[in-house]
Amino acid sequence: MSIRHYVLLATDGSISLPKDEVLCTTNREDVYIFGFTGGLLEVDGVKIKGNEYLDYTDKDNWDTILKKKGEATIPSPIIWGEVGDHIYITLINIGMERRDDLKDFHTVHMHGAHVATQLDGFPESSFGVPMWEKTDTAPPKATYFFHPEDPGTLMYHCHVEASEHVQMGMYGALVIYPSMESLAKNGITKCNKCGHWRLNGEEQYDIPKTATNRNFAYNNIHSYFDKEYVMLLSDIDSEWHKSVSIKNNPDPFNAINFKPDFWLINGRAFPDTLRPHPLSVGSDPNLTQINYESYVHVKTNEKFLLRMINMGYQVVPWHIHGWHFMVVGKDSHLSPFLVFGKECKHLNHQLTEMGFTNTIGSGETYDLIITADDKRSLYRKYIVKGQDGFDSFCKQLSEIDPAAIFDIPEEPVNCANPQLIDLINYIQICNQPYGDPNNQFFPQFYPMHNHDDYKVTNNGKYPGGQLTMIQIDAPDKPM
Ligand SMILES: [Cu+2]
Repeated sequence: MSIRHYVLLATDGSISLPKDEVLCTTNREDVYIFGFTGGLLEVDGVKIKGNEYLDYTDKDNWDTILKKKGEATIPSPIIWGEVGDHIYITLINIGMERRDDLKDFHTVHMHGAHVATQLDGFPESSFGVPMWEKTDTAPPKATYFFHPEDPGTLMYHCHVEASEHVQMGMYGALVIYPSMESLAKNGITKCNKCGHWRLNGEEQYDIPKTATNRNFAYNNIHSYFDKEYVMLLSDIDSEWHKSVSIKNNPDPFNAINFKPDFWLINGRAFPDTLRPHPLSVGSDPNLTQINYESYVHVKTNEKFLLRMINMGYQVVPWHIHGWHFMVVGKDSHLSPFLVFGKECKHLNHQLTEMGFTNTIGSGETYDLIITADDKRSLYRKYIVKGQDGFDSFCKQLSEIDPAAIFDIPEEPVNCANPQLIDLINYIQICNQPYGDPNNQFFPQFYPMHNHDDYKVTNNGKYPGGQLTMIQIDAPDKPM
């Protein structure tokens, strides 16, 4: 059990969204937002390197805290902990930079967390945190407390005038991992001496020794994953944002006219979703445990978890190419199929909830696990050598106009340093040294996207919006 103390600073800011489909485009729109900045201050009394300035009890930090005015981001910092932790979130309302006339209250509503009314962040039944105006005295603040009883994927957002403050961007991911204790209560233990994971005393050789309790989505052996990704979905009506940015606007936006024109994953639209996430910073394991990266990069045979969160106002049919996902949980509850399959060593996929499109309403979360199955036994022969009288696919590709074959970014794209942009196309993959079954086939790439395909656009240009890529490299072991 740990005591984790987060400090969130409510303020405004802007995000820069691509207005076309071009990788690293400079054709962009600045959208005015509200949001939270800040993050994790300390764990068990030990301050996080780089975040010491968040210690509001030290007067010397007040200047730095106030300088964060105008630096809100979408999404807000990830808040995470384990079952049984004491999670404290201190909210300080540092006010708006552009809309300095606005003195709105803000709150933190931990969406999906069963907390007491007083801590629920719904201002109409509790309170709001007023703006820090007398900055020569300590800021008004409130510290929310959450004692997570169950693992899962949740979210948090401001609940003051929620129609506007949520649309403006005041939201982030909230993730709870199982603890070693909660796993043990469900028969899952790790042998101290040998390092093997066990279910009811029986060794589970599929789960690597390096795994920790933070490689499980739930207190269930089938919720093991190698890598995890938060996919926080939201939508932006830039006219609404423009309207809020204007002081004393004589014609304020009416929420019923909502008509989004940008669709985001973790605060970004494709092709920005292929770039390293700007909020992934710091070297402290408490900061790097989980992040907002949206370019999925795994090896064949690995399992990856998608923590789907919908903070937008529209329903999202989230479609994944390549494989079918298993729903391991919804709204921080283990899938009932896995409850029944708890003691089974191997899950029968006929008896779990599988799919290729997951419909996610606003305020819902889903935990999806995908196994990057090896497709070589089915497809490699045709692609590399040809079969059934058909030429190899590589040969066919070599005969068509190379310009018709797209270049795909390998690894997240660093636009700040164009020399580092590594693009690959399938001709190159085909040309890799012959004879090695690990080559001439990898990497594989699959998209995943909102299947309301007009939302895979920026400013009407395709592809953009809610789209990102999954890159799958060769497995560690040859075929
Ligand atoms: Cu607010």
